[in-house]
Amino acid sequence: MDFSFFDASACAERRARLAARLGNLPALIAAGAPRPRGTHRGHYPFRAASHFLYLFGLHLPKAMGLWSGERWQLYLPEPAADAALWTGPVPDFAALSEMFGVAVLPMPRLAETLARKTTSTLPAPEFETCLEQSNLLGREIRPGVLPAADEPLADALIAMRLVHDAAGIAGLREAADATVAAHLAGLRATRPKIRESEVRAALEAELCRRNMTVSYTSIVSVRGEILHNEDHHHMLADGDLLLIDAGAETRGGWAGDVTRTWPVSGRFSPTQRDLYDVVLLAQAAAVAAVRPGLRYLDLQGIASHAIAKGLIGLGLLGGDPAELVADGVVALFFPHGVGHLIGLDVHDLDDLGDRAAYAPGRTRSTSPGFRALRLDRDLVPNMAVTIEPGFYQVPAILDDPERTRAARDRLRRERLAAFHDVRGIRIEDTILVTANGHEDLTSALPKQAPAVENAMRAS
Ligand SMILES: [Mn+2]
Repeated sequence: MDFSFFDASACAERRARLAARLGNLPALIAAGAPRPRGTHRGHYPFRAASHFLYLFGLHLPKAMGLWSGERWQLYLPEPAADAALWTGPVPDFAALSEMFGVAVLPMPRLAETLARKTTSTLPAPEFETCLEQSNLLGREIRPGVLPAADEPLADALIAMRLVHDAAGIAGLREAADATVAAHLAGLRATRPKIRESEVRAALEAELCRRNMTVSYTSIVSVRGEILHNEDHHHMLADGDLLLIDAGAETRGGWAGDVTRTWPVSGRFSPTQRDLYDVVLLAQAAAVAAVRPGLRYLDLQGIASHAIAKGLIGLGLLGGDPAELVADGVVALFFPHGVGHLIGLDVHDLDDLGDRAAYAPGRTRSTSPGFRALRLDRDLVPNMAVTIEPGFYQVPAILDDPERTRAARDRLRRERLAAFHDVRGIRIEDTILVTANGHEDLTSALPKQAPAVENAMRAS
């Protein structure tokens, strides 16, 4: 078993901070269990649930961390008799206890401990499988459901994980560096008449080399207008733009998340370059605005306004930029949120939804340009976010009279037809909020159009 990335002191410090927040409220933190694949005997590679990983640092299948109200304990299944044969030797409980600095106990003992108190918890994949005994908590634990009794635990973890500690920032940097290297490998592999899957292979090979994996399924697509396109079978053609949205996950579970869009031929066409520069200006304007105290929602406005101005400049839209944003006309081309939290999950704390990502009292806007926004908190130092505006020609949107009604004559379709060689463009970086502003953790990856073309020429 690989313990090389285990950071005992960072985990101990986080557990102490969580304990201080919980006081005498008991809490059970589940690692989750491997998910079945194909038959019940096959499993996907195990990755511990992020709250557990945050507090215990290792991918220990079926582990349960318990804050008893007085002390931390770790409950583990007894290793199967032939475990060493199939999966290698595992340290015994005494050795693990030494590593973690907490008592390590066999899972059956958890039942006695839990019987004494009501215990708060949060969902994890295959939660019931971990307990080896059904309904141990006397209630069903389901993803997306947060009973009132579990709210204090959720809120304590949200407060802690929103602001990254030094070990977390180191993890995000490691993920960001690997993500940049992977994108460069993908860029160098790009040429006409190969499949998307070949670029994906080159990109992910760089992560395998570092003993890392992906933090989500890589998007490597000439159909960039399909926002979460997970197909990789298309052939790359000379005039295509290739949209790559891919990120590393470190051994410790920290996520990278970057998007670039580059021309298969190595040269943007004039129309591609025009729209690329519109998205780039919008992204740069939003990144430049990141600093403590800024409301994240305002970045949606900044990016949308820049896109409105850019599209007016190209003759694709007419009218006033602020009205084009407010009326949802910009959202016809930029129909998603400008970014999200990033940490141990690529959409960090997504298991707790808007409770984590929206400040108390804030709810989703109903406005078309803002309702898809995943995050609306005021930024504070050591928060990490992505900034990822885009431009897409989505037939399902642009051909829908209902959705395009608000645009009226401000949408210049005859002019838009000249830009048919652009399906989707997105540009995304991972940004750390600092004491005075921000740091772009993924700035090493070229994004100015000439720099992208130069990098492709050099390969
Ligand atoms: Mn993202």
